[in-house]
Amino acid sequence: MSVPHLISFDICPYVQRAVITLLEKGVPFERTYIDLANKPDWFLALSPLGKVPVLKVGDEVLFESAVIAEYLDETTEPRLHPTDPLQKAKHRAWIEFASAGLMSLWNFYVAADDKAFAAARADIESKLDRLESVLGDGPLFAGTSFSLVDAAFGPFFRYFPVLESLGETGWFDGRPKVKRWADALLSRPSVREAVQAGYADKLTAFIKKKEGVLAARVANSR
Ligand SMILES: N[C@@H](CCC(=O)N[C@@H](CS)C(=O)NCC(=O)O)C(=O)O
Repeated sequence: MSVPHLISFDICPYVQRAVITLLEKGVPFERTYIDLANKPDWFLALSPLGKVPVLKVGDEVLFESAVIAEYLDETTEPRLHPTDPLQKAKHRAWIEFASAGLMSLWNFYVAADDKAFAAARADIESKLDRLESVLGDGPLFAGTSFSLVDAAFGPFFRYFPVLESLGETGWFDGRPKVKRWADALLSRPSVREAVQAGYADKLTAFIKKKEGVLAARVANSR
């Protein structure tokens, strides 16, 4: 049987969730990168929402990162989702929260005026506060065993070193549990290897192209 084939974009955080899950499980896979600014026809024919990730499994096409992660989890070891229905539902809910966090980050780095920029920063900070209030002893979401929630948050935390390099700092001040979780994820091989060398430069270039408040501040400080 052919190996799963992941259709990717180089800085997409949702794609990274699938890659992290595949790497944690040691599942061999093929990866094809596309340019979302210039989507190939074969991709548009394949992807019902025109979004990555898409995972091809034989002739079948899966889309939506949470669905892809659960499919991989149900078909390969080790299991990263809890088996208890309540715990599993809770993990799914926090994966949704990670997606909301990615939206907040997007709103921050594309914000076109100071008001939107400040509101997006406050929104991210309130989400970090919420995380601080639910985390346990760590270092991971559910203690010491890696879960799909960790796979969803690895790409979320990857934004912060880049934002810090652009002068936006202080995200983890007073949030030691979130900091410990972010550090644990960002040093984990599956999370590190989910992007290629040059990721930070590519994200920085993407942010600059958006020409928002953050891009202008970076330009003015140089
Ligand atoms: N809910 C989707 C979100 C995926 C998503 O938004 N992917 C972005 C790239 S990170 C995309 O393909 N956007 C389409 C576009 O930019 O045209 C998932 O979890 O897979």
